[in-house]
Amino acid sequence: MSKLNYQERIPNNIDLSNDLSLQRALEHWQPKFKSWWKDMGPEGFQSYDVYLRTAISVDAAGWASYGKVKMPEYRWGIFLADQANDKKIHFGDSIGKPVWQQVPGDYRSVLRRLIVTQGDTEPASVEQQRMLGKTCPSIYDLRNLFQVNVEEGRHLWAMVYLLHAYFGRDGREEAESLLERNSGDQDNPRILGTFNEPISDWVSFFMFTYFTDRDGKYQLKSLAESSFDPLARTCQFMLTEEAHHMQVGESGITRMIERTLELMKKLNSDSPETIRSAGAIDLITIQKYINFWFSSSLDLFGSEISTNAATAFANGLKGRPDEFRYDNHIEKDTFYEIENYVDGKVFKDKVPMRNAMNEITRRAYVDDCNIGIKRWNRLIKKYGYEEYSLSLPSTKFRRNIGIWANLPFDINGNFLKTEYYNKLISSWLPSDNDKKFINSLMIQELDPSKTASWITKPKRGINNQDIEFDYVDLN
Ligand code: BYC
Ligand code: FE
Ligand code: FE
Repeated sequence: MSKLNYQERIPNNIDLSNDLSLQRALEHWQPKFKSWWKDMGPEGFQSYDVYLRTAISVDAAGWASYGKVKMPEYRWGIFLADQANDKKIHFGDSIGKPVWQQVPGDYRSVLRRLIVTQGDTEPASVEQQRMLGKTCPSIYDLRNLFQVNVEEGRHLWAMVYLLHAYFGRDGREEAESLLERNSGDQDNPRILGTFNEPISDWVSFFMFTYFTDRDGKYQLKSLAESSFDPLARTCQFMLTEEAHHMQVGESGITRMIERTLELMKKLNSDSPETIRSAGAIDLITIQKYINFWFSSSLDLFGSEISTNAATAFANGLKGRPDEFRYDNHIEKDTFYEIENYVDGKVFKDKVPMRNAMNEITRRAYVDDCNIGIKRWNRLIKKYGYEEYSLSLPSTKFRRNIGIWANLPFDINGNFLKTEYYNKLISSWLPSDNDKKFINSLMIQELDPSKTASWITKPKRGINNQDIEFDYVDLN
């Protein structure tokens, strides 16, 4: 196992102290990162001790340590999964050749674009979530928010490391730009759509960590297959942290639904007004938030038919998530069936497999999203509400990228007349009124023994601590 140097300013397992120019470049970037964190990171609580986990090695058994730390003093480090001996390219046209330890000249700009796009999402999410501390439903949730935030900060470090170490001057410039674009900024926004959407309430936060961090999981899995070995190893380790982010989303949504069901049972009513006046969120509104964040996140996979994706696969830059599951790793003259839309008609189409890589990844993602939906529906059933269920909207609904972009498909995938669609859209997505109601529930709860009205207490604490542990020291 590679040893961690914790004495250095930047914790790492890349032997940074023996690469002075890289060390200098990173130490030059570090104060800019800290100043970005101060300005654009979590609002409030920066001087408080927070119970956080910090990556200290890449050892599966004990990669993290837990302890109280002030966020600005968090030790953002650089960790890559261990290097394998004799690793070979395992998909695309160069299959069987050794993986690259340096960036091949031909692929330099494409690899840089992939790394910059990945890197851009990490600080974007911190910016999107920066006000949520003011409305946390509990101290436990507050701590989870900050855990996610510091780790997204570390993911930014991971990409900045690759830019500094392998892309010279333009890499350093890109690393600066990652701190200059801002989520939702009119003039200099983040690169991908979803990362410019405001996350101004905790329902959106849980939906984002369930749906959008899961895009992260699938994109990282694809990049973990890359023939550019430092990128593959970096992404492999990032996936370890990603699991917790999605867990925060899944358990948050579960607790929210549980609270709703408890009240439906107690008050013997399924009327949204009754549930709302009791301080919880009716299932219809929860479904609308699912519709919003799922449809937004689907765009993050790119077009269903994509030459970018085909070239990235052919050149071994980006594979399919879990490439080992497939028999054919070249996919040169193979085809994939997708639905297409041309001249007002939806039809089954066969496209070259390589061009369908985005859609293949998206389908794996949709299946994964459905696991939580099934779990929530079992919970609803357990409470005896057979007639209710949650579901994912059609992948054609509310798309902005790809075949279905800007077309009036409803949540069931039916093509509607535009005026009819426009009339119905507010019944599928959170309306201004819904948002107003959700915001009215967002009241900060800082008593460790209490939880906001709209969500149940967590089932267990963090790292075997009590549920009511002081996850954030308020004194
Ligand atoms: N918004 O052939 P196309 C995470 C652009 S999340 C705006 O359709 P391609 C995280 C595209 O860039 C994971 N623009 O798609 C989660 C291209 O532009 P150019 C992030 C979009 O290139 C939560 C054009 O449309 N990681 O980690 O095959 C919290 C045509 O492209 C969008 C990555 O994304 C969009 N939604 O695939 C924290 C991995 N979609 O080049 C973190 C790296 C597409 O013509 N990125 N476009 O100007 C990639 O692999 C690819 O860039 C994409 C797009 C999958 C995003
Ligand atoms: Fe991340
Ligand atoms: Fe994440």
